[in-house]
Amino acid sequence: MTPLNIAALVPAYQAAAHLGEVLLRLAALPSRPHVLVVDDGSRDATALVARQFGADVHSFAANRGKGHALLAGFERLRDFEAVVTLDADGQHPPECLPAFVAAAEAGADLVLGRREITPEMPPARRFANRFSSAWCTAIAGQPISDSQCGYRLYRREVLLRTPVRASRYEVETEMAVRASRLGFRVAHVDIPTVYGDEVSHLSPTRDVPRIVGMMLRLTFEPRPQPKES
Ligand SMILES: Nc1nc2c(ncn2[C@@H]2O[C@H](COP(=O)(O)OP(=O)(O)O)[C@@H](O)[C@H]2O)c(=O)[nH]1
Ligand SMILES: [Mg+2]
Repeated sequence: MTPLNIAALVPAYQAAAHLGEVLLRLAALPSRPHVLVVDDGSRDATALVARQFGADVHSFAANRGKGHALLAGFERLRDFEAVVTLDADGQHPPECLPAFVAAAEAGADLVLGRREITPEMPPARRFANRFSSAWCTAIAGQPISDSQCGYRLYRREVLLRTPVRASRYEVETEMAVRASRLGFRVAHVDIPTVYGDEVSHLSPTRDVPRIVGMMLRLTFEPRPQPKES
């Protein structure tokens, strides 16, 4: 079997402090993927660091949100058979990437990172992650064990066939539920939960209502016809 032609996509906003290390660790993998960083209007040195560490860079002039950044990245990476998304802030260990690829090579179309629930995870996050994952599982037709985690592998067909409208952090929820409903095979890879000195850009007043709004929309909208396999 020929290995999958993989690209790594790193959405980055104000990520200069940790991005270099993520890119170094990606470059050290046994089969080094093509790497695209989408710099979403950062005012720090994110784009500079990305270039210094050898990544391809796509920059937005102003901040548009993680959903927009991922869609722009997927469009640029449409010639790859699969795209692995991982965060720029070091919370997604690059060393786990081969496990995502192995799951896809074993037949999965969408591979979701599943963070271990540890005491390190802030209690509000623990609750939000459990609650939203249970909700997504109830409406998606397949288990979705970590609906918010951005460490994922998407096969090209998933990216071509799954409609997405989300612009910010609700993008992960939307893609997991919609792809699952279309009948794409979902698998999970366990990843460690990493909290260090990174600063989350998720705003409880702006982003939590958007995520809940997306789950409500997905709950009440008509179900699509599953794809012919
Ligand atoms: N492109 C883009 N990336 C973003 C934006 N906000 C956050 N990110 C990136 O998305 C990833 C996850 O964001 P983060 O704020 O750490 O979320 P959390 O880990 O869920 O608290 C990181 O790689 C960020 O650099 C944004 O507005 N645009
Ligand atoms: Mg983070």
